[in-house]
Order: sequence, then C-alpha cells, then structure tokens
Amino acid sequence: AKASVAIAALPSTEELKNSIIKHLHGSLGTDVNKASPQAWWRATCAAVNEYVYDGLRNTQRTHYQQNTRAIHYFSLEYLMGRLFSNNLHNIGIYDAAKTALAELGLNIADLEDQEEDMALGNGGLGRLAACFIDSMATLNYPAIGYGIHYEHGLFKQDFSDGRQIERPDSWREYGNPWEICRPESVQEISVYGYVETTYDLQGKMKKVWHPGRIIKGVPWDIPVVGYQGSSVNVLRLWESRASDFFNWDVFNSGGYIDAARQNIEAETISKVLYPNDETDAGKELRLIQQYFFCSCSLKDIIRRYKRANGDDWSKFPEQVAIQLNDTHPAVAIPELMRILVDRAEMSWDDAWNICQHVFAYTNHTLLPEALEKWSVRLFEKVLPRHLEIIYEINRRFLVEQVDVLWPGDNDKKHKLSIIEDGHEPMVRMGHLSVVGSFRVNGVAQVHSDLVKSDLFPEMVALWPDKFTNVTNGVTPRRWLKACNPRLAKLLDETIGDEWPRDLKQLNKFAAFADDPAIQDAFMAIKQQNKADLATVVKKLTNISIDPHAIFDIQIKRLHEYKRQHLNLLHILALYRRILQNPDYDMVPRVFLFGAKAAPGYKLAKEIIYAINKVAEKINNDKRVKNRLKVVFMPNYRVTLAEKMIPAADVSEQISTAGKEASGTGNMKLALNGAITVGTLDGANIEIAEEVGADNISIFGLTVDEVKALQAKGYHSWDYYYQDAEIKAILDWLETDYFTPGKPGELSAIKRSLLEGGDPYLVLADFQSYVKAQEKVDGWYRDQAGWAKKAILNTALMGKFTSDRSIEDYVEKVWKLDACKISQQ
Ligand code: 26W
Repeated sequence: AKASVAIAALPSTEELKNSIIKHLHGSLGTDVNKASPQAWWRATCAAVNEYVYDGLRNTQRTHYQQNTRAIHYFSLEYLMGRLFSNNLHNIGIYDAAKTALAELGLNIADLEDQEEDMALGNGGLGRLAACFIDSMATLNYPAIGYGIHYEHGLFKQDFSDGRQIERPDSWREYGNPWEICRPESVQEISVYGYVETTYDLQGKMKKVWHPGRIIKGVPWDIPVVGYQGSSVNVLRLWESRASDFFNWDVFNSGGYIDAARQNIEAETISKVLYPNDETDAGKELRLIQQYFFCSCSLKDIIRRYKRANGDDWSKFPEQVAIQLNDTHPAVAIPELMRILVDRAEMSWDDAWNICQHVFAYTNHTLLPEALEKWSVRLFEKVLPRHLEIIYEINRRFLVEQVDVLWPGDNDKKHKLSIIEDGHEPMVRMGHLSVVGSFRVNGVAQVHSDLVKSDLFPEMVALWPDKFTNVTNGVTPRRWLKACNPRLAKLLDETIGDEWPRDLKQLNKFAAFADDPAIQDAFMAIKQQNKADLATVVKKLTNISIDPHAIFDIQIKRLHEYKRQHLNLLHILALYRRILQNPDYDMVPRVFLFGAKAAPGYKLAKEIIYAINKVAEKINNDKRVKNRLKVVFMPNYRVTLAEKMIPAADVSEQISTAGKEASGTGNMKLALNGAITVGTLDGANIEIAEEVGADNISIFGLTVDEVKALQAKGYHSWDYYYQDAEIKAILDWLETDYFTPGKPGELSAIKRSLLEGGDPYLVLADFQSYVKAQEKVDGWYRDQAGWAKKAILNTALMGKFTSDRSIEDYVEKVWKLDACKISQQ
C-alpha cells in the first residue's frame, strides 16, 4: 500500500461492475432488467462509497491518533455542484467506472445527469469554499468544513416571457447518496429568552441565560475526497430539528398543536438558503441560521478537543483554528466567549486570549450594502447574552486599544466602535470580526490593499500585522481535468500528468504556444467543446448558434457592479452598426450569459429582461446575417458552468474597478484558454501580470481613476449628450423596438444610468470597452495568433490553483502541518 494515500486499494473494472450490480440488488432492491437510470446512478454511488468510506476511516483514525491541529472552515455557503464525476476523478477510477458502466450497457454521462446540483451557496464565496475543501483534502491538511444542511439550496431559475421566475430547489427530495447522518453527534443550542444576573456565595457575579427555545442540530457528513485519494475529509452540515427535550414539556402540558408548531419553527432554521448575494437583508431567521450552525460547530469542536485533551483548555489554540468565511459566521466569536466565560468559568482575559488565537477572518467584499449589521434590538431579542458579551468586548476594545492609541479622540471611538450609534443602534459584524481575529485577509492583492486603506484604516494603525492577502484560486481537478477532458488529455500528452496537483507545471505548455501542431490540436479541442455547448444551448433555449463564431461568455451573479448591462450596451452598439452598415465587418460572435438575480433585486431582474428581449430581436433579425447571437442560459449553476467554461473564447470580467473583490470565474475561464476582456479589478490584475499584456484585453478606469472621477463629480449625462452612440442606444431602449407595442418596458437601465447617476460608471467605461472588444475581434482574425494567446492563457494560469491559496493560508494564517494518512 502506498503511504499517504487514504484509500487502500482501487478496484478493477471487473470489481466495479460486480460492486455496482451487488448494490443494485442489495442497496437499491432492484434488478438489471428494470433498473432506472436513477437506480443505476445510486448503485454506482454506493459502489464508489465503499472506497470513499475506506479513505474516510483511515483519515479520521490517523487524525485522532496523531491528535493533529486542524482548521475548521466556517461558511454559510458551500456551492458543491455535483459530486459523482468529481469523486470518481479524485479517487482515480473515472475511466474504470466509465468502462464498467459501458460494459453494463450504460453511458456514464447519462448517469451523471441523474444528480441534482448541491447548490448550498449563492456564488463566488460559496464556490470558493467548495474549491478550498477540495484543496485541503488534496494537500492532506486536517480540515473540516462546517455549514448548514439547507433543505432548499439556491432557487432554480426559469424565464417566462424573458422574466426571471424562481422555483424551489429540492436537491435531496429523494435522498442524497453522498451524505451520512450522524445522530450520535447531535447538538442542542439555545435562542431567545433573557439573562439573569446572580451572585454566588463569594459574591461573584454570574450571568445566567434562560433561553426561550432549544433547538437540536443534526449533523450530516459529506466526505470530501482529495485528489488521488490523499485524505478524505468531511464537510459537516447541520440540520435543525425541534429538541425532544423541549417538546416533552409542551406535550405533557397538553399542547400537542403547540408542540407541532414549535417543531415547524425549529425546522425552519435550516429550510432555505438566503438568495441574497452582496446585500444584507438583516432578517431574524438569517441571524438564527448563523448562530445555529456556529454554536453547533463550536460544541462539536469542543467535544472533540475534550476527548483528546480533557478539561485543560491551554492547548485549545494550538489545536484549533477557525476560518470565518466573511462575517456571516462572526457570531462564533461571542459564542466561544460565552462558552468559556459562562460555562467553563474562565476569566474574561483568558477566554479572550483564546479567542484571539483561534479566529481568522476573510473579507470578500467592500460593497457597503454587503457589510453585515444587526440591529441591537434584534440581537437582544435573539441572543441577549451574546449582546452583553459584544458590549463588553467593545468596551474593553475602546478603552484598552483605541483610547490608548488616540487618547480622548471620540471621533475615532465612533468610527471604530463595534456598536454603531444612531437612531437604530447596530452591531457591526466586520468590526467584531477584525477585533476578534488574529488575522484578516482580502481575496486578491488590490482588494486586500483596499480593505486596509478604505475599510479598516484605523484597525491597521492598531494592528498592522493583522492584515494580509490571500489571492483566491480554483481547483484544477474540477475546473480543468473533469470539465475539459479533451484539453486535460492534450496536457497529459504534452507536459505529463502531474499538473492537476502541481498546476505550475502548466508553464511547460508555454513552450508549445508557437507549435503549429499543438495550436491545431488546441483549437480543435475548443471547436469540439463549442460544438458540444451549441448542442446544450439548442436543447435549453432552442437557439441555434454557430460553433465557428467567437463564444463570448459572461457568467456570474447578476449585479450592477458586475455590469452585465455594459455588455448589453456593447451588443446594442454592434447591432446598431450592422443596421446602419449592412456590410459591417466583424467576426461573428455569440454572446452567452448565465446569471441569477436575487429575487428582490429589481434592477437586476430588469437587466435580465432587457437582455432576453434584445436577444429575441437580434436572433430573429435576418439583416444581422448571423454576425450576432445573444443567449441567456437559464438556471446558471455549477453544472452549467462546467459545460460553458471549456467552450469560451472570450471571458467577460468587466466590473467597475475596486468593486469585484477577486472573482474566480475569471480564473476558470482563462485556465481553459479563454481570452479575458477585463478591467483592472480584483484578480484580473494578477491574471494580467501572469499571462502578459499581449494575451488579455484590458480596458477602463483604474481604481485610482474611479476614485478621482467620483471625487471630482461624475456626470453620466455628459456622456449621453456628448457621445452620439451612447445616446442612440439608450434612447433605443426606451422605444418599443424590442418590446413591440410596449414602449418604456426596458427603460429601467437608462433611468439608472442617467437619473440614477450611473453609480458603477458604465458610461464612463463604455468606449474603452468597445475598443477592447474591437481588439479581440482583430486578434481572432489571425487564428494562429489567437491559438498562441489561448495556449498561453492556459499555460500561465498556474498561480490560480486553490492549492496555492491553501498553502498561502497555511503559511500566513493557519500554521498547520500536513498529515500523511496511514492505512489500517
Ligand atoms: C449578507 C449578504 C451577503 C451574502 C453574500 C453579502 C455578501 C456575500 C458574499 C460576500 C458575496 C460573494 O460571493 N462575494 C464574492 O466572493 C468571491 C470569493 O472570494 C470573490 O471572488 C468575489 O469577487 C466576491 O464578489
């Protein structure tokens, strides 16, 4: 047996076949003659799980025996997508399974399509968490992901006459083969109620929280298989249930109906993922969700710690690191304080010392509407004891830190206070996270710089060494090897097969950028991937697209700062040029969008509607002569991304500079050989550094120019009056040209860009964007030149593996050792 590989022995094709049949009979209770594709898929999952569980047992035993320090990743979101092909690839039995299934008369792709996406996240932050747990397992770091076992993930999206409709996502309606319920590790947590101040016999004050409700947390474990079977870690997701203990009383007092109602309320906590991305709604249920999973997870960590170390807390910070994925789980800080001070009866100073050596916080956004604040009123109602603790954390912070550096400076105290003063006092979760953590990081260099200069400058003055950068990354296993098998094979053949676990190896591919044979092979692969996507597009939208056109792709959540409407204005400019000049010379282009809008985000939904209406018109206009096609793919999600990314020629990364913290789709697309049209924002800056100026089309205002323009006063109307093309396009949107008989239906965009002041500087960047697109058009006309650029994009993206991000966290934040897994 190989050392450091958790999974002992891999099956042959024959063994897999037998195992699948065995499970078809023994686990599914059906027969080869009548099994549905769903049953075959489940039987195959069960067969795969024999190896997954083997690795899981070996990993857990090794970690326990070695009493390893571990990282605990706290995240409200995990955007896992499908696990079937990912697990097969990571175990290293994808080809064997494919053959085994073929010999049973089955197509592995049909089986893959039986799986619902596990969409327990909104976008970048949730997908980042999924890439990170893949990398932590691959690199053999003792790690556990903690989150919520939502019954409903992110809503499914349909279009009805071009407008977004949301439908519930019931991803585990019929069960999920990857999760294991662990009733032996149930936790109970409290909410509501009041705090009583008591005194013991020595006269020492003691706070007693009398909760109003007790809720049970049931853990579900999802094994996370590292590449080539390294470690098998777990993602532990908590499901809320009514507490048996609590219900007993209610039942006994004759309140049967009341008890049923309380059951429903308890179960509501893990019912549904909040679909907001970058807007804080401040809803009570959301705060309870946050507290519920943080409290369950902390108790789980402490139980494990005590099993190994007894009642001696001194080693706790050596053994436990907790990473807060944005401020969403920041309530874990006062919760750990409460456990230590109220339950373990530790002194405040000792408890605070532990906290400050355990927590680290990652900031993912600077947008003011995304910075979480909870009203003191709500906090007091839901978590009265935690509010007191936050007050005390704040009091000491202001007295012992702020007033020492800036004696008597009330202005500084107002700015830095965890409690924001005002008509409705608020708890600032970002402030709490910085104060309670030993390290704070942003997710790309420019973003980390802005976190320091614009968001928390005074905190930096207090603790200069607390702040650092860890640039995001993506797992090359899912985002190249599994989703783009043709390119993966070409890479294996030209540079060897080490790149999936050592992405810097891709550098070697750069030597082939001028090689005509490799250029042809690379372009042929792109062509086949585009043909595959064209088939998917036809099936989903009934729109026919030409695989020889440039595939220009913008996939991400719909948000004004991401500027899908800038893309739309460019499409309208091209369309108008074609109508004005029937011979307008451009390389045919297909613009593909994928985006969900938060259900309450009105303007985002109007932008979707406008793109769909413009698409309808353009796609059916004979005069266009197929130079333009516009497709809005419904229900964008991880599984659709896996089909779109390998087929992209152009990657749209066009956020207003300073607004996109990092971006990760930008990395996935460039890795698969797409040329980026992008602003100098987030990780685009670092991508440009890596691939070089010749291989990316950069445009638009820089962060500093954006700041300068806004300081001097930005007047979008000037662009409207001074640029005839802009004026014509915006006026066009107001007519009934795209919505026959209904003028004004698409005017929301124009209104926001003019009366609304164009907060994201769409008009300021418009002409620069058009030029960047013309540059791309020119590049594409030289196919060998394009091939070279595309190859260099793939070759020079090695930095952006999430393995590198994790190694950065380990070095700068977690100080963890990898743990070689031994087999029994
Ligand atoms: C409170 C509501 C809410 C919900 C989600 C606020 C903010 C969020 C997230 C921070 C949104 C998000 O996913 N941010 C993205 O995080 C990615 C991973 O770091 C970055 O690559 C993206 O630039 C950032 O927008």
